[in-house]
Amino acid sequence: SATTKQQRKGAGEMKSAVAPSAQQRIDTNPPRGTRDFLPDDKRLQTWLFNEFTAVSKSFGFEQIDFPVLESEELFVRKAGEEITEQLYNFEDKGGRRVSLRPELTPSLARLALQKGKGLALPAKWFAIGQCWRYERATRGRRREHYQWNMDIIGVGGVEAEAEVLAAITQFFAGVGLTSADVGIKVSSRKVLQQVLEQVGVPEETFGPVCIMVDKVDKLPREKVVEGLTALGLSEEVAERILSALAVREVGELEGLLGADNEAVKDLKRLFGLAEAYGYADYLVFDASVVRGLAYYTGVVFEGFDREGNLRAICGGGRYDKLLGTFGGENQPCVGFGFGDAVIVELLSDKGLLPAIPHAVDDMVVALDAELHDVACRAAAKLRQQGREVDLVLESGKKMKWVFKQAERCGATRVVLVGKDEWERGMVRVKNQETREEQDVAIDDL
Ligand code: 4JM
Repeated sequence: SATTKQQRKGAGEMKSAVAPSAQQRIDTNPPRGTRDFLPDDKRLQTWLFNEFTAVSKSFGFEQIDFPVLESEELFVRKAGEEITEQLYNFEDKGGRRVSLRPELTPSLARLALQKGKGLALPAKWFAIGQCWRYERATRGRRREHYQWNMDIIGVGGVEAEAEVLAAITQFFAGVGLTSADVGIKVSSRKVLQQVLEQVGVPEETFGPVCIMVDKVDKLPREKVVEGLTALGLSEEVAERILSALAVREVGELEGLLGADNEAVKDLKRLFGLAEAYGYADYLVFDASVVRGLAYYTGVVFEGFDREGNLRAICGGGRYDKLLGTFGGENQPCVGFGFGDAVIVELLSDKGLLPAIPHAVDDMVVALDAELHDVACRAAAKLRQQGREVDLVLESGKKMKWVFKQAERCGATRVVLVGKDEWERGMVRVKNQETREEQDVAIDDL
């Protein structure tokens, strides 16, 4: 990139010096599957990230960050997940296997493991970061997105799930999405686990079974049964699993598994807590939710739009065994990932995207070139007071241009530095809202 910039600069300089060589214009598109954020887009992204941050802080979570590039081993799992099949991985110049992260959770777990006994539990952490995927067959699909994660490390009870679900629903409400617009489907992988345990399926098959079951909405039912039998399950067990996933009432689940079942107890308690928080309207029990990540061990959930037009808005759950897979001591963990794309689509569809114009407090302009020093002094004084100031850097502009420019930068006030006023140590301040003008001594700005 540095070379490219130099080349471009070099080409420009040559115009006035030597005969211009016919330099091919570079491709100004961002790399395939990636996005640029010009000011209008970046303001929207900043607004969204500020909403994520405000909610996280409102729940007392601390922000963490870690590199977008990680050792590949952090993401290698053998359960047939889409996320690990689409790793943006490569060998670096030192021969190390590395990968751009496809998700934030493994890095977060790495940090928890790194702190070890020095980590005060429970830890409540949030992060916002870019995640990457690489598909061999790319049909114009995006390769990067940003994700917001909130995680609680060290709480084994569903009080943790209830708290992160409270954060998601507070976010929804904050951006104007009611429980009539969106919901969160909730289930527990312990439902599946119980069925598998009863028929003697080994523990290590649990993850791969969940990944296969997650495809039930995307693949024909026979294909899923086929996939399950390939994992060593009988066709009868496969069918039993799939019928258990059709359950839509916790009461019905209770009838099926008994009131003493862990999943039933967890879900009843969780729905009770949701009532206490006041967000129960957003929740729906749906046994078909298992999520496509291998590491979930208990409650799982996913946000969805009630019109059913879009992919999942967010997803998460309990992952109590992830730290152990990295060779550490297990810790009970709960968290979610919330992408930047589906939510913006939904807000746009619902007319809920905020209009965020570019705006400054003041625009300062010298009406004569000799007065630019004074304009600098005025701008510096206003900036010291914490005001956002656009200082016009070119001189000799006509008044028509000046007021056009004031509109472009969204200035609330325009500070005009003109000869007549400056002779008296004054500048003219125009209020763009009321159109009122007032001469003010520069020291009184
Ligand atoms: C994208 C990046 C990473 C994952 C999924 C999608 N895991 S870009 C839309």
